[in-house]
Amino acid sequence: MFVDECTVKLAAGDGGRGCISFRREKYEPWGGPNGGDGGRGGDVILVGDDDTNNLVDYKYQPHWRAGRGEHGLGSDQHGKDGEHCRLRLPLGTVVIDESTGKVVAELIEDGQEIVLCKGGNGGWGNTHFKSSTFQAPKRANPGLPGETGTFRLILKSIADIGLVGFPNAGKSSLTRAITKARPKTAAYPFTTLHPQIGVIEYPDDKRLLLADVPGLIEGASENRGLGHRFLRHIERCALLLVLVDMAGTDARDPRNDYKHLLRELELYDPALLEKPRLVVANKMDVEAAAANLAKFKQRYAKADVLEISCLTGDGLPKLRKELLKRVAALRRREKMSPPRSARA
Ligand SMILES: Nc1nc2c(ncn2[C@@H]2O[C@H](COP(=O)(O)OP(=O)(O)OP(=O)(O)O)[C@@H](O)[C@H]2O)c(=O)[nH]1
Ligand SMILES: [Mg+2]
Repeated sequence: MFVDECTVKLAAGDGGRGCISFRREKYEPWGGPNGGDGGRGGDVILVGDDDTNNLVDYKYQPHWRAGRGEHGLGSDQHGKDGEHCRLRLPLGTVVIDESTGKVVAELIEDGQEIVLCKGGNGGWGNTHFKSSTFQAPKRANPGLPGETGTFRLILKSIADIGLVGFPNAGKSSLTRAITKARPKTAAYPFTTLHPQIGVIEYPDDKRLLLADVPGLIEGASENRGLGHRFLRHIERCALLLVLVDMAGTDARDPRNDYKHLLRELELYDPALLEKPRLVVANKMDVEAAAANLAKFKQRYAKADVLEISCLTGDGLPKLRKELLKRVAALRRREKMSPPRSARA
């Protein structure tokens, strides 16, 4: 099961109580206070994890709590600190505090750690309250409570390239052809139900991440088909590939497909239309495709079109090279401009 949105209730550990105790030894009538401090409560820490791409664990187990600090003990013994609670989350997870609606954390790198809820400090034992005039304090502090909160986790996959197209356009076939990912492909619509990330490998260890998402149809914004919620997985891509079935296999006109795709992207978030995009004309091995492409180019003279066939492999090496070139140029430009703030 693929889950890309869920709510969790988190609680850091409370601090342990300080201790009230006095030194009692033979021939030491005024031994003085020796109550130790309470231990600190554990933190709730979010950890970026490259090995997971799903929030399913947190959907079925939404309550997480770090360990509480132990109470202080006599003989100046400090209570043990509470255990931290580490939540491993897929890269691209955005964390929103439900009480304010604000983004409070975002996991981008593998191994990155963010303390989301801080554990409470332990209370002071009575040793701290001793003074020259107050030598037997019967006073200690309680531990402070740990921070708690309800948070919404939203996974927005991190990929360089996002693949959008009508169902059956060949998105998964393309992903299979140029990456090692193995999404299912079939001649019926909505074969792909969840986003899949594939890695396009190049010599010199260069790699690009490609996000294959479910098919988009006219009216997706009104929840037709699989809706358009999954478009969040292409929000962070540098480049969009709009895959058009030039063969018009399902008796649709490729020109209208393109129009509807752009419209649905705009209805989800107009910013998606501002992203650089490349039109990929697929199924060019089919006879009707060439004529359809000519008509397409007439209507969209300015569109950047690349012809491929996932079946024969024609145009794929060129597409691979083009992707590397374009994404590298975009990333360079991005580095020079100030980073975009995280959006919910
Ligand atoms: N003739 C031909 N058929 C293709 C080509 N690429 C894909 N197909 C066929 O088109 C059908 C749909 O391919 P998929 O890759 O499953 O399409 P998709 O876009 O991932 O579809 P959904 O996951 O349902 O959105 C399959 O039967 C493929 O064999 C191509 O270049 N030429
Ligand atoms: Mg598919």
